[in-house]
Amino acid sequence: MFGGLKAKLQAARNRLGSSIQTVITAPATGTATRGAEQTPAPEMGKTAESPALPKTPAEPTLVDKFKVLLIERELIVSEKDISDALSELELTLLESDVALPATDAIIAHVRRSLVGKHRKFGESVDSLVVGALRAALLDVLGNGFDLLAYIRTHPRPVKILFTGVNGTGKTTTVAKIGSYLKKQGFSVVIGAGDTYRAGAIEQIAVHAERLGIKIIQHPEGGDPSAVLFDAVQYAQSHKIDVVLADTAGRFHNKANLMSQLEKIKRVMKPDLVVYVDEAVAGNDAVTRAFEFDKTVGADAVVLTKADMDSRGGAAISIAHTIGKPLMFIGTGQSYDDIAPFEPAQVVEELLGDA
Ligand SMILES: Nc1nc2c(ncn2[C@@H]2O[C@H](COP(=O)(O)OP(=O)(O)O)[C@@H](O)[C@H]2O)c(=O)[nH]1
Ligand SMILES: [Mg+2]
Repeated sequence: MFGGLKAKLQAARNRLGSSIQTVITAPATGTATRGAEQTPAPEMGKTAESPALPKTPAEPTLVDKFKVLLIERELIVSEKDISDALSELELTLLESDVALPATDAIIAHVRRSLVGKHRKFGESVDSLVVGALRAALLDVLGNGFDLLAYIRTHPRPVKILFTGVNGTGKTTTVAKIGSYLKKQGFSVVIGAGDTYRAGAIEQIAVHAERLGIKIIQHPEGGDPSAVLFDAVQYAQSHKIDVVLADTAGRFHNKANLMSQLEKIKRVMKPDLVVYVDEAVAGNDAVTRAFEFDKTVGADAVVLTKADMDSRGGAAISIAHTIGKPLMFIGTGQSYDDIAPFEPAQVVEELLGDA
């Protein structure tokens, strides 16, 4: 899913690398910005003006050169040295739909990591840059959410309520997570809480039947709180591990539907409220998640349709922007097309050479 962003990050990484290489290969003039050991490091943002340095360094700057060019003396990178490259990185992230707060956080982190003295002699410039990008990305991606560990450590049944707008993949996600949990050895019951949309009960009932998962359903038009209450009762009396509660799609600004969700919460007392949206919606998904969290709360997020999203911005920024972890990524229409969100793996995918 990160194909587009990966290519762009590669370009930004090369750009940052060659900016730093310029510092290394420039003649030591004794100014604060050139790696002279005896000069003090410049204060952040207050770089002494360098005398007119040639725009292009004397040495040829082949793209790969800084990948092997080792830091052989104390290197002092000033804010000014990398400001153009950071602006390009900023633009790259925004173009990839990374939300502004997450973009700001990444840029600030990379700047903090790179500006100042570097004493790691023998390190390549590229690994300095990659290290800065990796730390910045890991910081905004957060820790993810280990649902299996959560279920193992909480009283049964663990009740999970799925919310979000129409057509984003809630029902499919309930089915996928049901299948995932069943494979992990947990017993599951599904509550058909979308009693509103025509065909919704049948849709989830077909999934449940295919997966061999018990479903609790009421006739169309019924009160979703009552169905989900029954699903919880069933789980309690049959010692089922997990209740997965589907709900009708709704927008956060529809007061009557949001108060219905409040009622569902009061009645079924979910342990986790999971907000589902589609990765392809980019910044809209982040904004909606933020609004849902404000109105009914959200403990974690699932982003679906990552297989149709090459920008990756929502996945990068949603956890940081709303302050709630990204739990799963949906990657297709089959039951197995779901994966726990693993920040370290995502960063390797984004910055790896493969
Ligand atoms: N490509 C792709 N399609 C998905 C994914 N998740 C759901 N869908 C499709 O999105 C459409 C709407 O899904 P549905 O679960 O009914 O959405 P709901 O209205 O939020 O319950 C269906 O056609 C699903 O097959 C996914 O991860 N990738
Ligand atoms: Mg649905």
